[in-house]
Amino acid sequence: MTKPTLTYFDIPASRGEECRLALALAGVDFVDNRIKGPAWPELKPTTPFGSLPTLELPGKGVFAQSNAILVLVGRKHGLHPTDDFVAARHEALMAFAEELRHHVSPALRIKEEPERTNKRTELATTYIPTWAGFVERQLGDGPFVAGDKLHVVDLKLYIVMRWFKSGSVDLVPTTVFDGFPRLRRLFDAVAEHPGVKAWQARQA
Ligand SMILES: N[C@@H](CCC(=O)N[C@@H](CS)C(=O)NCC(=O)O)C(=O)O
Repeated sequence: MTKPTLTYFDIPASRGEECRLALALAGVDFVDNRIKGPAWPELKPTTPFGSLPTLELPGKGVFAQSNAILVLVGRKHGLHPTDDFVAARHEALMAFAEELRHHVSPALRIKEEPERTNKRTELATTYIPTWAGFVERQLGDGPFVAGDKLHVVDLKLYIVMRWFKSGSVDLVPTTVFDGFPRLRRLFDAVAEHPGVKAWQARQA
């Protein structure tokens, strides 16, 4: 193996997509290993934590956890702060994005009514706006977390927001972040970043 291999499901979203984006923006020539559903049960017990994404580095082996992958890629390629304290602030925001996913994903598996509608309504009106408010208060003049330079934290926040802004979560309106101008500005700036646009054009 001569290239890094990023393994994730064959979807352009969530934890795997933010890692693909980071590698692409870093200019890393990587193997984009996309797992189709039926192959997963066999692969799962062979991964470090029974989940994807994983990143395999030539001569180093396989490791997992999206934030660890993002931080490593960011550190090696100038997409994560070199100052320890600033880096920790970025990592805290990345951990908070994971908290949102860990809260929302199980809620979206609820099938019974009225629990399904009630839970999604609570996410849309309370949980997600509260989450967004905490992040908004930590953003400065932007457009990115660290000002005018994009880092892996911005990719993470962008992909998490896109989950809802794309309209893919029934009963959570695409406008759920509209009351948060700094988050909106960050989202738009990442979407307009030439590296992000180039990656998305390659996927189309
Ligand atoms: N904290 C982990 C969570 C990983 C995770 O839950 N990945 C999901 C996909 S986004 C997964 O592998 N689901 C399949 C399964 O758990 O069997 C990370 O950030 O990488």
